Amino acid sequence: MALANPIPLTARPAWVALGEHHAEIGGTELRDLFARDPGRGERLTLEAEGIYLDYSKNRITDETIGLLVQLAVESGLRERIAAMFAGERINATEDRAVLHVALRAPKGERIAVDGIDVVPAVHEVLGRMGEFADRVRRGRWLGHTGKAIRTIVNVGIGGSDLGPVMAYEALRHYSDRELSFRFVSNVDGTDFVEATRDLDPAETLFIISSKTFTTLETMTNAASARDWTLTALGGDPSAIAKHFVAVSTNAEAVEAFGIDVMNMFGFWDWVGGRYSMDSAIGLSTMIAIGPDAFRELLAGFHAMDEHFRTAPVEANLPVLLGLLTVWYADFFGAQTQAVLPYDQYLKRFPAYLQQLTMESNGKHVTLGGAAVDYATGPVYWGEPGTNGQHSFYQLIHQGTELIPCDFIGFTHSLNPLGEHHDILTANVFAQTEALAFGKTAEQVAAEGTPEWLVPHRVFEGNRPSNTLLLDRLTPRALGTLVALYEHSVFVQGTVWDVNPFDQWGVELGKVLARQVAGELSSAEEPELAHDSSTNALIRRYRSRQESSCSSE
Ligand code: G6Q
Repeated sequence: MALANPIPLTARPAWVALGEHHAEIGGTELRDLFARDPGRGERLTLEAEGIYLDYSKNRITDETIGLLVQLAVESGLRERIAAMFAGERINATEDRAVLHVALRAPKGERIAVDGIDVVPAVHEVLGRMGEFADRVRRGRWLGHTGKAIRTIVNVGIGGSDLGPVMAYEALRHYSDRELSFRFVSNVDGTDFVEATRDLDPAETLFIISSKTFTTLETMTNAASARDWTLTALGGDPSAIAKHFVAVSTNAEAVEAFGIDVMNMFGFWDWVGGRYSMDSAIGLSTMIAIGPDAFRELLAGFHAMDEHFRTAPVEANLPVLLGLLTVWYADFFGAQTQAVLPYDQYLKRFPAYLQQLTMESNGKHVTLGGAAVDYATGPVYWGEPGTNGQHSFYQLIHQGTELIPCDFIGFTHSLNPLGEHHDILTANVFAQTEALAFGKTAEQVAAEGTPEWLVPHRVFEGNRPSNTLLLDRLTPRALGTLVALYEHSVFVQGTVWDVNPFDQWGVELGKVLARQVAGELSSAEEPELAHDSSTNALIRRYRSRQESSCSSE
């Protein structure tokens, strides 16, 4: 495998050195690191493209950073970054280029796949999306009965859902409040029914978002949406052209579904689902915030791309963030990573990041096909602050797991209201301080706490966190933030020598589900050849369905 690293990770000199280094400093207290170096909180910071990262509250020294940077170099990070931006087929297991960076390349920049510059095609689609979004926003896209569209329903799942939902929620402040937006993803009929129950079909537009246009969940929801529309609008199939558009790479399937390809917005096989929110998959986002704001979002992505591509490894935000994740996952055994945005608009950001990180780096073999003998992608999770503080932070502060945290805050609120923002931000700073420095038994006892209660009230501290501070949550800021994590995932994948761009792990369940679906619904009793547990569950489902049918 041409792109696999010839030296296994655990044999790279920097890896070996990091192991020895961890044995030396792994137990060092953040209290001591700060006491020894009063300038640490200002020194271990990095600012780029409007994101200020304070990484001083990590269990690291300057030597740690030096060794992690050396590890990145020995892992061929520079070459891998260059290969991605050059359109090489770095997604080797699917034989594809990986060019989400081309989605936000400005006009005139050249990024070629197999010798063909893809940037003009990107801008052609953006232009068509812009015209369409404007027509909907100005009330000039009329439904079958002549009424203007008031609700947009995005139907998609995974990468064709999580990005659009997250971006809509994150940028709601900038959205056209005359329009409403819904998102249907789950094949559970409840999702579709609840999303549409109060809608007027004459004023509803469905965006069927599916790269492949074959995904069972999306096709099932799309068929229900078509029935719902046609039933309400008198059954005239020509209504579909007014109420359905598609975002896909599969024109044939879009046409077969009944959507005019004139109403299809394309993208390309070099855009992975979880890296597609800034492609035509972002059509709902563009309708919500308008084409100009969408371009600002793209500009934010591009600014972070350029920083990632050009900044020196040691002063590179995504590199640093990615390497810190490797440090905790592999040398401290941290199995999870919390992401805690202190902005209500970012409430779906952790869910979005879960797919981005876990589908990308949840891998157990290297690019060369060898089983790894080290931990790869940790579990990402989180909730917006301050809500999490009143639920799971207890375990982060006093539990037995080490959970590195990313706190994300803003110096300005989009909804200034009395003292809310100062209180919100005070909590960001207070949490990171409490996690890092805790409260010793002596301090607790000095407060007059009875001796028996002291151990319960001790905060060990020494719990690491990053603080990411931005000015305000603008479209541009969101672009920089998402690109920061996209590239951090790339850095991790490069060190671990896995392919962050395939997702074979989701295939087996999909294949089995198709088979089981047939067995659940067949008129004849099926011959079951699963394990005894699965067979018994299928039989029970069928017999309960039959008994409820016969009693109806
Ligand atoms: C993302 C994955 C996956 C994908 C969905 C939807 O990286 O590939 O989450 O986005 O399975 O696929 P379609 O867009 O093809 O319906």
